Amino acid sequence: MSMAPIRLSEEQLAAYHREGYAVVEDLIPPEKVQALGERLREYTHGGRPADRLRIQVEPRVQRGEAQVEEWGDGIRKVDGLVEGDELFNALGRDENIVGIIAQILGPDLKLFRNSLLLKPPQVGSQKGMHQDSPYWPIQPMALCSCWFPLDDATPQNGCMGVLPSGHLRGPLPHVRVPDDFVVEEGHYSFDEMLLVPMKAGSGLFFHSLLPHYTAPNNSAQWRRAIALSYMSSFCRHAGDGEAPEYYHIQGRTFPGCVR
Ligand SMILES: O=C(O)CCC(=O)C(=O)O
Repeated sequence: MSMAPIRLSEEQLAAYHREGYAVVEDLIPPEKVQALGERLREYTHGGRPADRLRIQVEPRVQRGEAQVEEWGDGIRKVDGLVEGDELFNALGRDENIVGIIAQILGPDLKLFRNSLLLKPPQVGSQKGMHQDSPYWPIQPMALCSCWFPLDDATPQNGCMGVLPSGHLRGPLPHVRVPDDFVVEEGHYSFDEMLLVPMKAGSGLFFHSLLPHYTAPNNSAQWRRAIALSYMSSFCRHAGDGEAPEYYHIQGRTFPGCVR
C-alpha cells in the first residue's frame, strides 16, 4: 500500500515564510527512526568503520573535564553519512522531506550538509543562539534545513528553541565565544524564544537565517537529532578557495551556480 506523500498545506507554507519554520508531525515513521538510531550506534559504538566520517567530540569530554564510559557516549556531531551510508543516503532523498523542501525552495536542489547532532545525557552541551547562514559560504542566505529528533526532544534534553520570524531580520552579527559562534548580545532576547518540543520522527523545517538555540542536556535521556540542509541549485558558492561539489538531490544545475 503506498501512502499519500506528506506535504505542507498552503497555511503551513505561508507560516513557514512568515515565521521561518514549520513543524510536521510524524514525518519519519517509527521503524525508520529506530533503524537510523541503530545504524548510528554502529558507527559511534562499534560495528561499522567510522574513519570516513567527520566526528566532533564534546569539548568538555575532549579536555577531560567530563567523563563518559565509552568513546561514543561523548560524541557531539557526525557529518557526512548521506554520502557514505545507504540508509542515510535514502534519507537524504526521502520523498517526503525532499517534497516539502521543494515546496519551499523549488524543484532544483542540492544538499549542503547532513549532520547527526547528538546530546548525550549529562554531557551534551548547549548550542548557543545562532543563525546557520553566517556559518555557511552560500548566497543567497535562504537554505532550508529539515531537523528531526530520533528521541523525543524536550526542554530537559535540549529541544529546539527558535525566534519566530527572526529570519526576516537578515544576517545578524555573530561573535566567537568559547567553543561556539553566536549572535552578538543585544540583537535578541531569550524572552522572545519559543521552545519547540517534538516527538521522535517529527520534523522541523527551518530557514537558514532563523535564530535557534538548544539547551545543554542535563537529563538522563539521550537527545539525538539529524539535520539535512538543502539549497536551491541557483545558489552560489561565496566562500574562499575552490567550491566543493555538493551532493545533487534533484532537478537542474546552472552554470556559475553551486556545482
Ligand atoms: O541539534 C542541535 O542541538 C542544534 C542544531 C543546530 O543548531 C542546527 O541544526 O543548525
